[in-house]
Amino acid sequence: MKNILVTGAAGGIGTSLRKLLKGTYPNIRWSDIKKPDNLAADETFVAADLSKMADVEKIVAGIDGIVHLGGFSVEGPWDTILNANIVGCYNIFEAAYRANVKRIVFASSNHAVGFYPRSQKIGVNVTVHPDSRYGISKAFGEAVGAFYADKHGLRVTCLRIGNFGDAPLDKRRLSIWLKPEDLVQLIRIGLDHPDIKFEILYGASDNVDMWWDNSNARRFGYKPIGKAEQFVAQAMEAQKNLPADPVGDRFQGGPFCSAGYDADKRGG
Ligand code: 15L
Repeated sequence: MKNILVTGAAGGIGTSLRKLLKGTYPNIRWSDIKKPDNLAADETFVAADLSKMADVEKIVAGIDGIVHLGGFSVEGPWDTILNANIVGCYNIFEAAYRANVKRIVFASSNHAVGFYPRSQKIGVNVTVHPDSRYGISKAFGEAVGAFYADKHGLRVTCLRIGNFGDAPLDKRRLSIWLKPEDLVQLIRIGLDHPDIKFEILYGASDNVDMWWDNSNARRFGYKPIGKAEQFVAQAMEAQKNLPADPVGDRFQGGPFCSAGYDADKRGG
């Protein structure tokens, strides 16, 4: 892989990756709807609105592999999710196919399967259970990825990212934390591993209380270095400042599940 496109350059993960991916691939083209404030002189940036196919065609031209982080990264109104995450994601895959891009790493999310109970350890072969419109868009992205892999031979890796950051932020995040360096490993598996066709991998570090079986990632050589248990005291301290969330606490997706939840009242 020589020419890489990363969408979502101005977001939280994109900003961190701009440092961590330095020197890994010969040419990295960064993209977002607006230019990141702190763009360095040696970084190549091309703006694009992913809901516009003409913009997407421009950013994928001449690219070998894409890391698709772009879109709306939390729950939002339907119109926002539809344009940024559903139309935008389809455009990326379709434009990539037309431009003969070989590989795509898609930033999916734990919220594609957020309604699994915390008591159940899940692997990658489970039915999706999205917990939000945002989660639906991530399940859609995984389906689009499978389609372009099966029908058109793109090599696609969907990373069901837990919570990316320097440390787990609260009790729930102790189970789903992803250390930035571990995300880099997963991205590099998706871009470089010869055996990737279509894979779903969990974007999580080596956390003791994980709700996910990540043996599929380890099969490709993933050796996470982050261990959430080193941060238990600070995460539990931060947890004290959060409002009680009896519904969210039952499910892996936490507050994404409890927001607007009325299944119990309606007999679900
Ligand atoms: C996500 O998918 C979001 O992008 C991020 O902002 C967090 O909310 C994360 O999930 C999480 O579940 O903690």
